[in-house]
Amino acid sequence: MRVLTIIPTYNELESLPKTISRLRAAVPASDVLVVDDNSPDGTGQLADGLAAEDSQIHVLHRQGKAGLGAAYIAGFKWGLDAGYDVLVEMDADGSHQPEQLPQLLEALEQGADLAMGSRWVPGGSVVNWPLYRQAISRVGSTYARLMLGLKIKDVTGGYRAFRRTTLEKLNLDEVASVGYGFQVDLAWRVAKLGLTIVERPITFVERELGDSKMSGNIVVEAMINVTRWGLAARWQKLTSGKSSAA
Ligand SMILES: Nc1nc2c(ncn2[C@@H]2O[C@H](COP(=O)(O)OP(=O)(O)OP(=O)(O)O)[C@@H](O)[C@H]2O)c(=O)[nH]1
Ligand SMILES: [Mg+2]
Repeated sequence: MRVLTIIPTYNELESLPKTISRLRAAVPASDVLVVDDNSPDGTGQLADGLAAEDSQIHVLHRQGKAGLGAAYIAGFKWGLDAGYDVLVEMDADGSHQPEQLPQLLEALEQGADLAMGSRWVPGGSVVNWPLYRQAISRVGSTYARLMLGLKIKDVTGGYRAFRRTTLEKLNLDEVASVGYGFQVDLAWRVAKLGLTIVERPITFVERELGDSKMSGNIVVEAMINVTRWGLAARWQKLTSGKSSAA
């Protein structure tokens, strides 16, 4: 399996070198694609420097900050074009521990179409997260599960490994969500296709360096979208039930 780990970055100068060196040590076979949105702090140039020294590291430069979702879509397309079999999502800030990537890859080898790192299954945990962040994440995940009828426990988590065939079945150009909504959106699209999603426990470690890009807007966007999708799905079920009964 040819594996590409995609790391979106916006101002991750302090965190990125450590995350990449840990990843290269933990899973030497995985290539790396940094997708940088023209970070003002020079993360893109730093990534170019790392790429110049290691042929398994690549950098995709984008014009400006357009959100995590858009960065991943661009990264997925780059990776699919380049022929990778597995595409991994990983944050730059060390929250997703590279040492736990083999567990996600193993789940794919055992047949999963999408393997998700999960904080909220037995064995999963968060380190150094204030209670309010844990509460937002748990409540958000539970709401999305109930609204969309998903079976997964950590719907907003962003540590994931996709089989290329899974991404090929999604219409990536249709995915417009930006923040956490993007992760929910992708999980829901995969679930609707009837593909196999497997959760593996991870230890999520709060970022030690750099600033968060999480904002109230991102949470609100996710909540509004989940509500819209959930209601639309119910409406569709209701109306298709009526027409088939008629
Ligand atoms: N390319 C790109 N990357 C982004 C953008 N927004 C966030 N990221 C990256 O996406 C990853 C997750 O963002 P974080 O700021 O860590 O979000 P978070 O994990 O919800 O919040 P923290 O608690 O601060 O860690 C990091 O690697 C960010 O650098 C963006 O607009 N463009
Ligand atoms: Mg983070």
